[in-house]
Amino acid sequence: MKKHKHGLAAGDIQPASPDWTIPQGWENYTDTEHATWKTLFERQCKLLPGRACDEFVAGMQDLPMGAEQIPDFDEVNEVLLKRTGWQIVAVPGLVPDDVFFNHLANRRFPSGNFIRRPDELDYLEEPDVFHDVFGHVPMLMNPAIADFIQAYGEGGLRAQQLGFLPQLARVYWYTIEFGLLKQRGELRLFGAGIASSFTESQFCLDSDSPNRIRFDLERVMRTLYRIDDFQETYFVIRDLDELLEFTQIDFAPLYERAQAAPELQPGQILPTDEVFHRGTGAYHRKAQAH
Ligand code: HBI
Ligand code: FE
Repeated sequence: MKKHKHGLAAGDIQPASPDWTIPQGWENYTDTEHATWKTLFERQCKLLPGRACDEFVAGMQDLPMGAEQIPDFDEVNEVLLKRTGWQIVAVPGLVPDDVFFNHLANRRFPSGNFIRRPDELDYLEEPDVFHDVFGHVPMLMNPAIADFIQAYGEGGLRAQQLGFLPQLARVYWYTIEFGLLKQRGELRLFGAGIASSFTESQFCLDSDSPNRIRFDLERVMRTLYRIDDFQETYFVIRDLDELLEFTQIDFAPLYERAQAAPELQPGQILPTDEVFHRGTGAYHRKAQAH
């Protein structure tokens, strides 16, 4: 059965504990699994200079994470806890939304403990240890991201009760997973979904195909996204402190307006958008033709 990012299929793994955490089981990783990590790590480390934002690179440098082995969560947590009060906890895969939000609200980042298969390096059905640890943890070393993701966890529980979860999830998607920002006049990536992807870390910045548009909260809350392919549009924040400003805003009136307005297609551009790059759309046109 096909699972996707926003739901659990029947027959999925049952939780070993109410918060769905499990031991990482570091000693159980095989040589093949460590080798998969190494392949992914070395590929990404070649691509990220000049593409990832300064904060991602700095976070990575300060972490006990290298090419040779899948990181030991205890060792990572020693550094991460001291820096921003965050820690990672191991989970078997996607966890229910309320469980996910509750962890984030308490500065625990749920990370898959498994790694993708060597013959599926660019295919991810669920977030694995490479996406979660390589993609998310360097940014969790940054105080602005640290506070923003905690606020997302707190806001998630509230949005769920109010019926605005899709609107909030779009904000997470277009920032924490696929966000770009400007640094010294150039676009850089900070989203974990792109930082951890060999193909999309290039596509999001180098390709003429996708749109690159100035981030606007209410606009993003209306924008559908793709879970099955590269994004058609990337949104660009001013800098990471802009995310910190969002933690000070009451989202409720924004949700109301966003929900009342028409939904926007992933590739759609509005006359009011500040467009950094108007995409040709060539990639998705071609993908659709097949
Ligand atoms: N569970 N482990 C894990 N990782 C996620 O990124 C995740 C999740 N459960 C729900 C979820 N993400 C999203 O659907 C929410 O942000 C809405
Ligand atoms: Fe993620």
